[in-house]
Amino acid sequence: MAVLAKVRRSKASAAQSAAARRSVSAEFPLGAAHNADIAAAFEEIADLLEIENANAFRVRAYRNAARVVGGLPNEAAAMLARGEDLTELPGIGKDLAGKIAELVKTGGSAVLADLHKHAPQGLVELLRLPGLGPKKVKALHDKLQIETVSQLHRALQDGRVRDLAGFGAQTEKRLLQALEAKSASGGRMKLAVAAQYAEPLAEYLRKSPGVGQVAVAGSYRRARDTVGDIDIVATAKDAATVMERFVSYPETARVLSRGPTRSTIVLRSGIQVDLRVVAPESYGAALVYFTGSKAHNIAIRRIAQGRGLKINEYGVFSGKRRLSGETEDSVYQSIRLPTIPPELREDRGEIEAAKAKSLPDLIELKDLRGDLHAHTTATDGRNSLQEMALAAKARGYEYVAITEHSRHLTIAHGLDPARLARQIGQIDAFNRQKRGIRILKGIEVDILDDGQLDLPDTILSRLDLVVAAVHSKFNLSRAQQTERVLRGLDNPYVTILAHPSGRLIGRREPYDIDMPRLLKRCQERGCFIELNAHPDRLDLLDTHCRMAKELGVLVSINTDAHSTSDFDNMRFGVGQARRGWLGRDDVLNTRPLARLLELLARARRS
Ligand code: DGT
Ligand code: CA
Ligand code: CA
Repeated sequence: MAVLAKVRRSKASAAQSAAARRSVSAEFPLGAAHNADIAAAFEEIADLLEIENANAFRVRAYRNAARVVGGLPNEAAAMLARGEDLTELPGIGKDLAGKIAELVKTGGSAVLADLHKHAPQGLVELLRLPGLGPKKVKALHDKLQIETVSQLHRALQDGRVRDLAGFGAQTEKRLLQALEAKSASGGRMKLAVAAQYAEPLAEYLRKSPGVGQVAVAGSYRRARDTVGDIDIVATAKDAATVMERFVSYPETARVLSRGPTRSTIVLRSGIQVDLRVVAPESYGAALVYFTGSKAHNIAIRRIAQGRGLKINEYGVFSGKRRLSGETEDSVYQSIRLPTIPPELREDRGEIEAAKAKSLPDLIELKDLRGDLHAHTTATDGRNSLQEMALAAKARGYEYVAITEHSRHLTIAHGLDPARLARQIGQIDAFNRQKRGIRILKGIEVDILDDGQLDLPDTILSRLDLVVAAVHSKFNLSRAQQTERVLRGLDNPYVTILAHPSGRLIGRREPYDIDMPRLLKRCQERGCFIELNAHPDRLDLLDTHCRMAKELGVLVSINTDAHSTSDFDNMRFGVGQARRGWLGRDDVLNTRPLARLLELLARARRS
């Protein structure tokens, strides 16, 4: 199986082959290649031949053979065992029939092994990326001399790929995401990356015949900023049908385990997914159990035990009698608690709050009335002022603040006073048109190394809000970094402190800073703190959100949008805010425009 193990689209992990074998007719010779394995081998041969500029007829012959074998009603191996002549199959001549026999007998193919020897190994890896077929891999190789995944990554980041014929910005984005998921596969992936994989898979499972509910549980449902693996809970009368559909998800690379009610697969991106199928009467109990967290589960189990009850993924039981399990509400009710929102289930005080009937009423996406941090093409954004404003309006917002970078950030083409003054004029002109959305005039001004702001008060005083941010010197000592930002906050025009820890998930640790002290100063100063909703940032951390709430410092959940589609990231910010116990009133940009303007003005004055 040495060669087959490497084959693209091969679903031939040992575990799966073993599982599949059990379900195939007894005449299928043990250890032989399945039709899917043979088809995958032929596809890869065709891909590699195409990259090598081989004869197009030969390439087509392999592709055709892949399709024919992949679509056979019987296993080719079984046909051979019965002595049937495979050359009777459409498009299968003597040569291809021999290759099928070779794959069946040895599990490998000399032609493929030979191609692997010649083609750079990196190309084979590139072919396995979703969205990259032989034509694209060949273009990358011929035009940009790309032979490895890391070379591709660099070219994507430099923007060299999108200009190739047949690629474009969409492909660039998709590939970057795939590479991110791939590099995350060793550790944890960002919440937004998990969303990209979990949601289509859940949608796919919802189409299973006989399936009832399908929900993504685990840390994903708790909206953790990073997710280890994806957990899905489903109900069905007949679990086998759903399981079958799950393991044959087209994105599956390997099946790690397969059982009647529980299976684990690895997607081509390297992401692991667990599926648990339960009976409808256990749905709520299973959802509670697999949403976790483990610490929360342990805490509620202890409560159940205290009441002489047993709680597990099937229900809440008194002896053998099931008290509940069909819904999450019923499960919590059985242990005399109100239902605790998933984002709070970390055993960080939510059990006590639930007992005391003082759970917070958490903010929801629909509570937001605007976004207070966005960029346009004037600096490093990708959409115009008008496009950004209308996109915000389309999301139901009353207002959106345009907050470009300031001049110190030269790579982002930051604004100097003259350019900012010009933008102020443009915004005033837009607002005079009464287009049903108000653009607020702002800036994302750099807090310089010494704590000074990057622009003079004369221009800052003309704005509705000033978002202050650190974009340099991340390595100062804790004392120096804290002092620097505190000095920045001393400027009377600063209204919001942006992405306060500076972290980039998976890439840059938070800088060393005394966050409680910053929050305290925001409180004294009457200014606000940002929860940056960008999936790479999710900064303010959830624990600091809670601290802000305790201090009465309003949090502004902002997407930091650099394009119209970035406004969609708001939901990740809301997830994190909920993890930080924030309700609607704890968030600045839930206020109606008139109230917001008052609050912004007051923050500046004080
Ligand atoms: P992750 O995947 O590392 O981001 O975090 P989770 O929370 O999704 O953890 P995971 O996937 O290992 O398990 C999903 C849920 O299943 C977990 O949140 C709680 C439940 N669970 C897993 N193992 C245990 C356990 O040993 N005891 C209890 N009570 N619950 C468990
Ligand atoms: Ca998980
Ligand atoms: Ca799991």
